[in-house]
Amino acid sequence: MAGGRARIMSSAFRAKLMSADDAAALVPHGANVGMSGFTGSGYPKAVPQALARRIEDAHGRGEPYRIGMWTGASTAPELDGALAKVNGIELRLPYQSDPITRERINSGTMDYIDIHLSHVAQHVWFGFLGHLDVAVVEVAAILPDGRLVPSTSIGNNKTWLDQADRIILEVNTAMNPAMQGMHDIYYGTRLPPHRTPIPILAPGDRIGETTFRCDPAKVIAVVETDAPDRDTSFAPPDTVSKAIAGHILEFLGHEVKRGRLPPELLPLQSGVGNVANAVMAGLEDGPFSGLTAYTEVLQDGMLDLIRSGRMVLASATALSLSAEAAGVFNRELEQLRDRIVLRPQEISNHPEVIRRLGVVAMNGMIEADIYGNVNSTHIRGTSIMNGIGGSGDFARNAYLSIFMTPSTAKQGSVSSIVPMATHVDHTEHDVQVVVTENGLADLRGLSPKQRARIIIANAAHPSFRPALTDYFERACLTSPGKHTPHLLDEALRLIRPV
Ligand code: 0RQ
Repeated sequence: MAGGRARIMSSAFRAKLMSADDAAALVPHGANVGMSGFTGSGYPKAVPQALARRIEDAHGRGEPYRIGMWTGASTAPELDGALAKVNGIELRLPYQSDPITRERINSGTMDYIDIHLSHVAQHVWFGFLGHLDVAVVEVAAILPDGRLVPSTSIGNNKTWLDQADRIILEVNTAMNPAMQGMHDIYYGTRLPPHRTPIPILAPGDRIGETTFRCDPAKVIAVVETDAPDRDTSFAPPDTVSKAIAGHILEFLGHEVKRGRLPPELLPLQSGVGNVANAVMAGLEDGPFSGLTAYTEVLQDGMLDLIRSGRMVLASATALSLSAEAAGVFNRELEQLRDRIVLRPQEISNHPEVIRRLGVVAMNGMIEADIYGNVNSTHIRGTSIMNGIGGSGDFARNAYLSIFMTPSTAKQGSVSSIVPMATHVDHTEHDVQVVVTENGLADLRGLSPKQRARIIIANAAHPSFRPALTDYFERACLTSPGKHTPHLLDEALRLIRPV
């Protein structure tokens, strides 16, 4: 693999070259391992699979072998999937979206801690999560002086490299070395009581270094790989997601007319999934230009906006592209490099910066209750879907916080608007707009009862409106407290079985 060698420009690091199997042997049972990876990009491709094979063999011999796994966010089948399949993860954090991992968490064979993405790094620095033993980090290259060129996501890598006792690097030749210069790694963060302001005043501000620092003495293995990131494919926008996008665009236009948003809007944050991608596609045909993004994930739709010139700049912590869009990204990297900044996730999701810039946050949800409390994570109160991800970082601190969902799930049998949410990730205080394909409920300046009326009228599916209205009206009559009326005995019965 000559290409790989050329990417390892430091002889000290080249001396640590070994196979993925040999590197995996350096990860012991019980270790806490910080893996790179964020929404299917920049995750290690070979060592986790080799580790999964070792774990499977050990379990076959009746020996215990499980790790604590910390990541940036979701990864891919080669990482989460492979390790979850062999029951190799004792505890995982934070956001995940892997079906096997989800099944393990919900069946009780894997512990999971769902943390705000901006909190993960600082909770490690504070010592809240225990000790980090090993970091396994994918990079695009190792420079002659030992600095590391990041890959397609930054996530928590700076923290893993800094905090771990031992480091395993995967140098992936499939990653475009021309990405060098796109990243902005901020090393200025201090711990309380010595914290200083994060000096980002505009989404494109560069405040750090383009590479990771790495103590060569901690590097125990360097592994060569040549594999692309997960192909995060998106469904073409359907009528439901187009309708949701249409309502949001109309609302943003209305806000511009009322003088509450400038014509180029404020920096956008867009969540994960097809609906979020459809909103970005909608912006392509809308009246806005000079757009910016201060977000965590850059999906296909946002890349299109940058390429067309509608969006002048995007700051994120990771790419999450389909294979086709990744090809475009690589071909056009020279033109794109100055218009995309990839940062550590504690900076891309930093409450201080989000509040200062006045971000317009748009995130998906599982359900909202009639008062505007939002559930982003749990199905029927007890099973996790993915995790809170960055939605709380943005919703809590945004200029405007929008939550969107189709009005029903499971072929129309389940309403996404419910009397009482079975789990609340975002309280009524952090939700200004709820939107479905039926319409948009602008909750600003409304009391709980006023919010209930407008959510039922505008966002609920027509087939569920009568039951929701009946519940609300009876609650208004008989609820002991009339501020947020509820019929506690029957609130949850309106949620249909899945
Ligand atoms: O399950 O595939 O088994 O049918 O939930 O639903 O409609 O595909 O929605 O992909 O847009 O994801 C909230 C999960 C929405 C996502 C969530 C079932 C539905 C389906 C997925 P099936 P869809 P999306 C920044 C922002 C939290 C993190 C976040 C998410 C599955 O947006 O993870 O916002 N958000 N991060 O059938 C029962 C309901 C349901 C339901 C949906 N009401 N009842 N099942 N489903 N609604 C990015 C990061 O943080 C990385």
